[in-house]
Amino acid sequence: MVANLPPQFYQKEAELKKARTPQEKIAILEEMLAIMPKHKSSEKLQAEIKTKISRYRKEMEKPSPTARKAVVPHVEREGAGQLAICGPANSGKSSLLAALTRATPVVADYPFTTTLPLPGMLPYQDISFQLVDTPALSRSVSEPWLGEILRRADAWIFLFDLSSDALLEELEDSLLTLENFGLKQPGQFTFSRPIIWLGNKIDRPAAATVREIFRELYGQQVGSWLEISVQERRGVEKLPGKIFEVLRLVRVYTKIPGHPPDLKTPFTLREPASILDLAAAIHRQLPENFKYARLWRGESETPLVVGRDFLLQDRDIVEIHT
Ligand SMILES: Nc1nc2c(ncn2[C@@H]2O[C@H](COP(=O)(O)OP(=O)(O)OP(=O)(O)O)[C@@H](O)[C@H]2O)c(=O)[nH]1
Ligand SMILES: [Mg+2]
Repeated sequence: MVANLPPQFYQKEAELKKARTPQEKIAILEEMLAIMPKHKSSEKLQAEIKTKISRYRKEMEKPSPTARKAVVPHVEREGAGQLAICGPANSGKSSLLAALTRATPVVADYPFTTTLPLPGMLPYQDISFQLVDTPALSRSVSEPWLGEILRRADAWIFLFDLSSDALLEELEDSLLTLENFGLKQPGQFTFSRPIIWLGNKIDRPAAATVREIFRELYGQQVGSWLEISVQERRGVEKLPGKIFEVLRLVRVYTKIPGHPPDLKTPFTLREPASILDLAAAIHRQLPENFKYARLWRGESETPLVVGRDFLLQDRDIVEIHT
């Protein structure tokens, strides 16, 4: 028992028992240390308090076991192009993914349902696109990795709710988030990826008036947009063709001399694509050994003999000679 401890000391001791966080405990222990008399008989107590302080300091440095690990999600690319479905909360992004692919995202009528990206494959003729559902684009919730997901995508499907009475605020919030990510030029309608604009929920009566407001305020800048209802599957059928157009894809079928062409699995390249780009896509060493190519285009049965810089068109059939 240490002599001459002031009554406040005992008061602090009682407070210490109630304190819950290490920060609170450290603060109280430091006060106790300050108010206690410093003489020989209190040395042991002083040391004990100092040990406790350093123990709580260590505890504060340790990450708490319940703290969420920082997740930086990444989506492995697949197919002929990667498209991120982005836009304001609750606009129907996950519903769109569910409608067009076999993915099974959570869909709910409250905002910010989606917290992680989720991919799904959308078939189109003999190729397929990868759609990636993403969490809502909003300054208050969007994490930096969402910017990275968008940056890695080839194009964006920007989905907004044409029946929402808060559409203008929602659009502004999403567009400013893109600016913050460095994916939109500040104050301009210029983005770092091509965008397919989709106005959803046109099945709802409110869409009639919201559409006019959107047209007036954004029509010119956006240029063209598709109006859809994911719920009623209206307008969504136009999306795959639109994606193909926006990605400026060229499908090329290859042929081995003396064999029929492989018309099942085309190589997909982005315009402008040359014979050399195709050779590189087939095999890393092929461009080095390339001599000439024979190319069939359209209905013609007579092949053209072409060199490395010849530009390819969709559905060309090519036979490379080394
Ligand atoms: N009326 C109508 N409702 C729709 C349509 N598409 C989606 N919804 C509804 O809108 C709500 C939100 O849909 P989600 O697909 O979860 O929207 P989200 O954009 O993924 O939402 P967050 O992940 O929260 O950003 C759900 O209740 C859907 O059923 C549509 O075309 N018409
Ligand atoms: Mg969602």
